[in-house]
Amino acid sequence: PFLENVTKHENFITGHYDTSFIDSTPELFIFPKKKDRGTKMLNYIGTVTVNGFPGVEKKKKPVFEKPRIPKLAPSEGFLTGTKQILDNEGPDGLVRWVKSQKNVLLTDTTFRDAHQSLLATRVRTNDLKHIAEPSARLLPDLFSFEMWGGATFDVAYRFLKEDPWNRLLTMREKIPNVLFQMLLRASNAVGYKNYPDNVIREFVEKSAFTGIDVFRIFDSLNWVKGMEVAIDAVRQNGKIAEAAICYTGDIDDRTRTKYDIAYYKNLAKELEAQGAHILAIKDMAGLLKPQAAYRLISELKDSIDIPIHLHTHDTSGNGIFMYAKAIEAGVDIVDTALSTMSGLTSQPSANTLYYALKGAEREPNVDVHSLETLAHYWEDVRKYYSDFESGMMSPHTEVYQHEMPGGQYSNLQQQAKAVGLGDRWEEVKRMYARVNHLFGDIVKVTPSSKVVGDMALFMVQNNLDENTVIDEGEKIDFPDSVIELFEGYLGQPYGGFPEKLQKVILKGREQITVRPGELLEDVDFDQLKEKLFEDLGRQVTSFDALAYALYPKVFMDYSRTVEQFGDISVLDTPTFLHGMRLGEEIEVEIETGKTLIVKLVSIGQAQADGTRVVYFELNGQPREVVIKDEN
Ligand code: 3PY
Ligand code: ZN
Repeated sequence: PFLENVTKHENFITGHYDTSFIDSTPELFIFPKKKDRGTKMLNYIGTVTVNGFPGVEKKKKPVFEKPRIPKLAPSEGFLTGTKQILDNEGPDGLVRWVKSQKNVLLTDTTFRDAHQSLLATRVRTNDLKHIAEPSARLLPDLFSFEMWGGATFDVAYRFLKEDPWNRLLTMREKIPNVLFQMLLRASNAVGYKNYPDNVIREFVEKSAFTGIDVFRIFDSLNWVKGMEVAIDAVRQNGKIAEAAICYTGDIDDRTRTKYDIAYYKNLAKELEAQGAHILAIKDMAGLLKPQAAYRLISELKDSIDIPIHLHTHDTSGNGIFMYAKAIEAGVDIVDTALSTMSGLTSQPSANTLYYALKGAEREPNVDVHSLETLAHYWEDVRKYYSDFESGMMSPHTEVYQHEMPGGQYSNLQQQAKAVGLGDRWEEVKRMYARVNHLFGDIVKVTPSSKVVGDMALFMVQNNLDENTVIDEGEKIDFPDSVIELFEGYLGQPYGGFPEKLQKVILKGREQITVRPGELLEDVDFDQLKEKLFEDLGRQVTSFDALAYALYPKVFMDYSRTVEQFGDISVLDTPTFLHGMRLGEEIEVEIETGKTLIVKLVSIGQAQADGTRVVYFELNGQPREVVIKDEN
């Protein structure tokens, strides 16, 4: 199978390989264990049918309509776009091209932030891959697809039990014409803490090699020093360094002067000097108001020479109005999602923006019928994931008070429920804002936002207020994440830490002021691979080693699941989340051209040892699997 895999690989066929080829193409090393692939899969289906899936209400599998995939003639659509500009003319050529556009450019976030913010990041590769090619053909004029990074990396391994690198490879193959964009948390990579510099460099190199073109890099405290290594690594790989400023506060609120227009202008100039090809304004909570957007973009345009890419969340309902003002002020690119995956904590709708700007000087160059047909697909697929919806039903203007990022709201709500504070959610939200104030008004975005959330829960749970935290702080065991923040392990906040609070939190521990990466020892990847080889009893790729370096426990749990159930990413999502109905028959394409037909025949009585026999037919042959009933 190796030769077969290798000789089919595009890089092999086109001669685009060197010594890193073997190392960097993990899919070539996935040799199916022919022996019991079918049984493993039946084991998974049996387990989910009997025990359910974490976070999904256990009920009889609903019947879903087949998602509507746009029908296109093979010749329809142009498969050249921004990707070819970057590949042919390099980052500087691409930047020149962006600057020469009269119309506002769009990034589509449906594949990443939209579902991270609406559906707890749960959308699977299986649902992305079926719409990938139609998206490429129907939206060839996009600036980019944001389709990786942020929480998708961790959630893929942790909950979806699939390999995020394979997602990237699969999508790249189907979308050759438009730039791929990812969200990179600078020194935190796609995790929640700072990693050694060589891990960041390795991660950027592998991501670039596998298909990422535009890296949106942000630091959770807007600390430029924390972004240096990532920006440099992206440039070294010939890709686009889109350095982001996280927007917080309100430049038009005279009572809040910490993050004023001068703050943003200085940061923008610093990032330009640092080598950013594009500046992103990352309004992660959706706090940027329309007039403020006009002012911010106008003044930034006068201060820097590189294009500006604006990101927001539509939580308040002001997203389209805000974009219209930013576009009037000359913003180059804005982030939107397809209508059926937009709004609320997600991005503003591309379809809506199109109509808002139709006939205007800078209307986006996009075919609205394409947007509508692609939106149909997502309208159908979104139903699969209804258990992960946040429950927010209408615009939520309270965001201007609590300032929680779009992706955090439902997460923190879940965390609150988990620690028994479900009925004190209003208090938790108010406490979130108070903690921000207590911490000295910091930028709140992953991972600093998580620390604020942890502290808010901690204070509500222990009935603490600002005074008791400081007066009795010596006796309080603060959450680990809070201690790490105040030690400087997430970097340095603008204006420093409030001293009295820091003293009681650190209790004599040292605060560091250098880049944490300077103190962390490099990871020895060769040694790590050997260790993994021993622990897993199989060949490991550089991608596995990197995933382990970022998330050791998550990666090991994932590997054990794959060992037990095989590659379950091939299952359709209703089956993946609900198992099967009695008498139902499904088809599973386990590899191109190879399909298994699975029928659930019956489920046996629970035995004294807590097991049940589940009876299937696999390609017409009877099969039985024994499942432990966890109910
Ligand atoms: C992430 O870091 O995942 C974010 O989306 C932050 O806004
Ligand atoms: Zn976002």
